[in-house]
Amino acid sequence: MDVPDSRRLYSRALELLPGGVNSPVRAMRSVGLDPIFMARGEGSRLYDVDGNEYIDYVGSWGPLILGHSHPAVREALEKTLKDGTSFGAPSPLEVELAERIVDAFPSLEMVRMTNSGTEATMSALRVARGYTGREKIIKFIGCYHGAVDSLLVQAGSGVATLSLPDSPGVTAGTSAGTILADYNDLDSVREIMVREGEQVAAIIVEPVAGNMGTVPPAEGFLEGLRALATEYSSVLIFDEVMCGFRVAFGGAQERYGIAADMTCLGKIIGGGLPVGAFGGGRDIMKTVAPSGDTYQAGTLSGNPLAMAAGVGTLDQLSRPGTYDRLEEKSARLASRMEAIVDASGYPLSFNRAGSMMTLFFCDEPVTDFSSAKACDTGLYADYFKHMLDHGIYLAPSQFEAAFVSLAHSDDDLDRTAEAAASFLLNP
Ligand code: KE4
Repeated sequence: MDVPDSRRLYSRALELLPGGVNSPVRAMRSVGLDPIFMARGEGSRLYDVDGNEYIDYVGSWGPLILGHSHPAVREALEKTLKDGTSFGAPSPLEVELAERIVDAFPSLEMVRMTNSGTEATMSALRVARGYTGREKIIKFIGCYHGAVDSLLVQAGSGVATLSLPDSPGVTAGTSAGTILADYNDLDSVREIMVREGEQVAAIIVEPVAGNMGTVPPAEGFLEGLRALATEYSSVLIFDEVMCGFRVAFGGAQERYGIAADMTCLGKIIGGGLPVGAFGGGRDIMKTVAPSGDTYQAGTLSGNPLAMAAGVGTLDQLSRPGTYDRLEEKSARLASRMEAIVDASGYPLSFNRAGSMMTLFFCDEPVTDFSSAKACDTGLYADYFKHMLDHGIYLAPSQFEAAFVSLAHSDDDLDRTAEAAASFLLNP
């Protein structure tokens, strides 16, 4: 029998790339499979190198809210590509994308483009430390802010998926300044702030957590963080790399009505190309080089192609009724999933924030990382394989979100619920 191309590619990749991948969570290790190599995407569909078709809920881990290869994004790229790929000099599209981002987030007066979410959060922390003259930061157990040394401390996403306690190579000195709190537990933050708030440069949080699975903020949690950061003059950083332009056009800040001091963005603002950004008020952002002394740089930051894909994406998202349509699609799937959870013999709970959602294999509500960790990841792996066999491509980890896009049809969503029911209602 022919060896599938995906298998052949994987064996070559294993010789060249650590774990055969360029990002750990794609390796599918926690669900006991070899990674699947994809050939193309179109709308809600992914097609692997062996011609298998999937309804895709990974969406490149969040960026593809319009679906794969959206005509408006393709057109923007084709038009820009004609004039070149990179100039190493300012170009008009950087201003275009910055304007759209600042218009969408009232708390932002200025932004700096980066090439990834990791760069955005890493830089935002440096700016917050430089601005306050303080060194300590508070992060939440289970939140993931990219592969940033000082934030790879009890992080979510791939770190949790591979159940790495923390990462080797992160020095004690680096992580010493990182204080851990529990997500949705304001008391755990208040205790820290009462004790050492005067030394806390920043509180960084996923305002809607997506990296322990989807965990929305509890009532009053974000308001409480806002009040504590103000009281101690610490910088409140919302890491909206995943939830920005996802849970609302203005992200979690619009959805929950809380203004952060700094915001990190990524994923959707690049429309599938490498883009991150961090921003805040003028008072903070004018400290960033070259207007200020806090250094931050990137050869390809603001790259015309990436900017074009971002502008093309945000222009589609800004059209009236877009988020109503996305909510209708998300609610269609979620209501079916919630009914299945109620009827299933499996230990299940289900969380959703707009078009990001997660089915947890545990019967307690998941409100933080300790409750997420109680999930049966073996059962999740069985469910993942069942869904894959039915042509549904979910995140290969219990500690990730599933994303509904504007390209998912009612038939896609109904087929997904039917496939889920055929596993969850037949224990
Ligand atoms: P990147 O450096 O991967 O572009 O962004 C890091 C990041 C920062 N903040 C949040 C809230 C994030 O979710 C991420 C990245 N998300 C993961 C998925 N959970 C990326 C997938 C991967 O690591 O391959």
